[in-house]
Amino acid sequence: MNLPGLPIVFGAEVAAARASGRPLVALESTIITHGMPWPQNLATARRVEDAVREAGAVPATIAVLDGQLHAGLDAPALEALAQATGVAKLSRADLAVCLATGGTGSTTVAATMIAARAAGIAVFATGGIGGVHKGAEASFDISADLHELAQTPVTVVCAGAKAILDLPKTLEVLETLGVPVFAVGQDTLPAFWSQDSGLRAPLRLDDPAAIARAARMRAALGLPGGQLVALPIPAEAEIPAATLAPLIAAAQTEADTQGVSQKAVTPFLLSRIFELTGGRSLDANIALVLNNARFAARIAREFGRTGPCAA
Ligand code: PSU
Ligand code: MN
Repeated sequence: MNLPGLPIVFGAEVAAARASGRPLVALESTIITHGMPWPQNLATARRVEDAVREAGAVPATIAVLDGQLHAGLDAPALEALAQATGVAKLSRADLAVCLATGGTGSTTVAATMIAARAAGIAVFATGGIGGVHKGAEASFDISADLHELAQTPVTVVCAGAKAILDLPKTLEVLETLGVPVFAVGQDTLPAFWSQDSGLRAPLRLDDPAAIARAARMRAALGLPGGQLVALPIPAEAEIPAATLAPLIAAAQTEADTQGVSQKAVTPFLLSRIFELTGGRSLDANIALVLNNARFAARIAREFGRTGPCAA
């Protein structure tokens, strides 16, 4: 994909990988600015990049800095972003505006998919995608991540949708939008901090090569959109769903009482659950994102073997 008029600033490592055809994995930055507290956010971002490298691919962390779209951040830029406060959380609606006005922002799953596609990167690793919030029948809060998966050809590796969400409704919307959802290594959908949501996954594919082939077949059929790959959190790091359920309910009640809305909902819930679990949710989040990064690198290597996916 080559978008005229869209300059992308490639980090040195990413530029070298592009020149030599090495596999790339895109990484998002909202998890850094809005998903985890300082300083664990920076340490995790670095570890996730290293996990991609150790698995034989090159990480491309995506962000908008002073109006420029970056793919691959150098060490000072990553640290500055991790420490910054008041950074915009960019999704499909505001990515172009931030670029046009010289702003700085982190990219959500939706915005990172858009940037990955523009940079010719077929695979992207995150923690958990956004989805349909509990109470969405009243609030209408449904993440733009779901619609992005329906229209942008990037394979997204996650640990399921975040368990703060209404997971059955999230699956229903993904089905309506025609997004293939694969569980890896089990038949049920993972639930972010917990291995098992109790919901049957629509599809199961354990083999990174098959996941890459499925993306290529989608493109060959002329179907727009990506794929969602859901890996269970490693067993030793999981928090049982029964432990989390009352804490999630309490955090949701607080959000409703305080009138938290729009982009603030997910960061609010994540930080309250961090507090309510005494920090345990963060440890789990770190473990799952590392696991996802390693698997995304394996998929990227499969794409690399047979050429990039038509995007
Ligand atoms: N994964 C995590 N932590 C996060 C996110 C993903 O482990 O904070 C971010 C992603 O950027 C995702 C966003 O797109 O949360 C969802 O926000 P919303 O529900 O407002 O669409
Ligand atoms: Mn939302």
